[in-house]
Amino acid sequence: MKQNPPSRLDNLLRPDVLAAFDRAFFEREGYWVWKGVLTDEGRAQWSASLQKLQALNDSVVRHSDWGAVDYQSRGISDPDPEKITNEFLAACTGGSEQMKFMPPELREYMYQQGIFDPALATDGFDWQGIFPEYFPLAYDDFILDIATVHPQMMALFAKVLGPRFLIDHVLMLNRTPGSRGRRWHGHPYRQGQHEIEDPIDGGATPIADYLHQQCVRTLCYPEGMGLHDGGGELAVVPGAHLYRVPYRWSTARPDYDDTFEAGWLKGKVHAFSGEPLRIEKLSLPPGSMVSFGHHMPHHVGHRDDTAETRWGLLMAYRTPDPTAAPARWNEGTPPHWAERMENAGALTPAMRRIFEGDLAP
Ligand SMILES: O=C(O)CCC(=O)C(=O)O
Ligand SMILES: [Fe+2]
Repeated sequence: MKQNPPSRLDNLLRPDVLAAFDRAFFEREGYWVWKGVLTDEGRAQWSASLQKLQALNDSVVRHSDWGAVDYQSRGISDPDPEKITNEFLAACTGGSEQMKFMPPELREYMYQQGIFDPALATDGFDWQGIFPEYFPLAYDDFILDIATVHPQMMALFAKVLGPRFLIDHVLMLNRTPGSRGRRWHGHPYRQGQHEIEDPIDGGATPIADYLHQQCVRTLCYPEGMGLHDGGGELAVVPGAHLYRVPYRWSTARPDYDDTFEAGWLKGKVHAFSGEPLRIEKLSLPPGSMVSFGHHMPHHVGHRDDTAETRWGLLMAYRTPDPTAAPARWNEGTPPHWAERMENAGALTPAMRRIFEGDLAP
């Protein structure tokens, strides 16, 4: 019999919580809460992995000589010298979306090419050319397993996406004390090439037939998440996904609740119940996850200055696009990493299915 990978935690999710998924609710309301879905062991391992990955990320940020990286030959602009002082770099650690020292092109370069430079502090671990925050699977066998092959996780993703799905992005969203979260927004499928409505003003008419070409985000909060738990709480609008609007996906996102309610939300009703759409602020106990489709508007509140870090992993997967150009790897996969994995014989066929192109070349 084939052995499971050594990093596999078989008893990861509570089967009763997995089985309670209600497809009709998910389609009608646009989201689903997997309340307390992690087992105790799953929760402990998930937290430990996120903490380890954050420490790894912090150490590269703090100890690299960012002034000495060869940006020019890579077509990246030099960082602002004021942003690569010890003091500034120290403030770029501890959680996600903190790395304000980065030149604007660096993230995409890490993704596409990978940055391998002697100025980076990568002693003692296998640097993969991209920050752990942006591609945590590459640095942690547990996260790699849950994001690509773990049977319970694959069953969870199949419930929200159907049997065939590709990785869109998996990244850490660890919210530090004082984090300002994210204002109201939605997301497109792929790069938005199939969107039919204006991202800000559109969506006058709800559409119930939307299930092909879906990207579904699943957020896992091993230590929980909520308004009364330090803030950084996620809010959604049940039924708003039926308006098929990737609200403010590519523009500035200034809307707090009041502006959103007085603006885009005003006058809109739930296509199934006819009731006015309303904001639902989620509050989830430790070990919970939440899944929602890409058109669902969502908001992340401020995190209290005195709160602890809110640990989170975002796992976004999508259905394949039958109109995509044939490609070896899909656009959610850093190609340099996939090639190294492939060449090392480390990509199993099951893993490859998550990373390969929408259509085989
Ligand atoms: O939970 C968060 O910090 C961000 C959630 C979000 O905006 C997303 O997952 O797209
Ligand atoms: Fe988002």
